[in-house]
Amino acid sequence: MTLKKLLLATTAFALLGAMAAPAMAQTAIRLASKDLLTTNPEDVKEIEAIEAALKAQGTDVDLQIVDLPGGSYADALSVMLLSGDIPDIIYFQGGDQKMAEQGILEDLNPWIEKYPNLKAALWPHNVERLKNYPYLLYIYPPRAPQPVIRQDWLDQLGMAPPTTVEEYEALFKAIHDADLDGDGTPGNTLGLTGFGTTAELDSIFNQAFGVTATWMKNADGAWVNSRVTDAEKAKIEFYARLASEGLYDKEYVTNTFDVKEDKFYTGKAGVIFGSSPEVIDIYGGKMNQAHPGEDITLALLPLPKGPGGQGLAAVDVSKESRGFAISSLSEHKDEAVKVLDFMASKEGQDIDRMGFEGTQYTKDASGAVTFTDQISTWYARFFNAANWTPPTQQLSPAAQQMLDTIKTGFKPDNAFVWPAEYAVDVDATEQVYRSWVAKFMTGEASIDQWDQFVSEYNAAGGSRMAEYAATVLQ
Ligand SMILES: [Ca+2]
Repeated sequence: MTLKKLLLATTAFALLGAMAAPAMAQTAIRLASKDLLTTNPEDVKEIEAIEAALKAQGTDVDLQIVDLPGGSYADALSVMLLSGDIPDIIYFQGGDQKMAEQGILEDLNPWIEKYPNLKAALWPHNVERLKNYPYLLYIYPPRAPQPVIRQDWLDQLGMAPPTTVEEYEALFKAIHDADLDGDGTPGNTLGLTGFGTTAELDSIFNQAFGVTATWMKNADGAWVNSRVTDAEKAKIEFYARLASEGLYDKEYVTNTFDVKEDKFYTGKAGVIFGSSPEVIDIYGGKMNQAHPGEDITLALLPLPKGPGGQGLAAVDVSKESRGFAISSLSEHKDEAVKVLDFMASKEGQDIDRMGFEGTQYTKDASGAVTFTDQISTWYARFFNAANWTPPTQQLSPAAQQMLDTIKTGFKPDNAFVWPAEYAVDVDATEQVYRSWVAKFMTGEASIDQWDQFVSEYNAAGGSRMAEYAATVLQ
């Protein structure tokens, strides 16, 4: 018996009991989400505001937060769901696929057609992901790291923002050769730092070098992973040259995100990537905290043109990796979707994005909104709708520019969800790639050894993966 059948049988039994109870106008909707707890007063306040607004619109719901034990949210959620306790609205951060396979997650596409606010709030990559996997809704802009620099440093160098790969290299070199941090020693500031992997750099350099998607056709017309293409090789050669000249941080592998940030604030690196517009503004705030009395603004650097083109890296649209689902077993699907639709509407977004009048913002007689300091710790519990604009600009010019680039620069990738039997190959090839990139960057391996990397990659599962990819891609 599948989990769904078992649960349906239980539900039918429960329904018989419920029939004896008097009919109530208020519908209970249970909601499990990582960011919602009954013990957090702000969460409760938001839920109550949502209930009141929905009631005013004629939908009387009792929105009940399901608290999950601490530790891993995904694990706690999985334990609860497998015990047969399935809330009406469920936020997943992993583990959704096996629930979808059990048939307990609702296909959201017909609902989105029915509910105009949800449909209008979607980002282009949400639309593509829903076509491939219709069970999760995560209305946020895609992650697309972009680089920033202190505007005063750019001014001191007398340089315009770089528009090509060569100009980027020249900027990194100028930062390195100058003494912008003013410690009296030229040559001890990196052009660029990062952390963990080179993935942040790929966000703006993939397209520049012609790494257009995860899967690309080789000269013979066969599908190959872009990791083993000449375009990738040219990109890695560029990264490795930056590292060898002291322009890119060779310690990126061991840097944590806070080490990366610290090097930027203390002047040990001139450029870092921010993963989202909000993060760019956090960097700006922390930079000013580190330099009291100065008024430092950050400038966003443009997407460089290169031998292969220009643009943001292609976005994986195979599925959402996290997001809200509706239980297909819910007896109140319509009300549950209505809650999500409200959160995607202007009124819902005003609550979710701005918090409360008198706390996170004030309004004057004309209705003009001024944010208070409290807004800095407020965060959206549900969505970041593509069609919502704040009454007062919350983002700095650099952050707004980054968001505009994300909106206009979206390109869908052709990556797909791997069947479980390829999990070992996917992990092994990624490890081979990351360890070779690290060797190229530190100089432990020369780019002349590229073919050796390719052989190792293919042997670790790359060949098998490419054979499967050829059956999926057209
Ligand atoms: Ca210096």
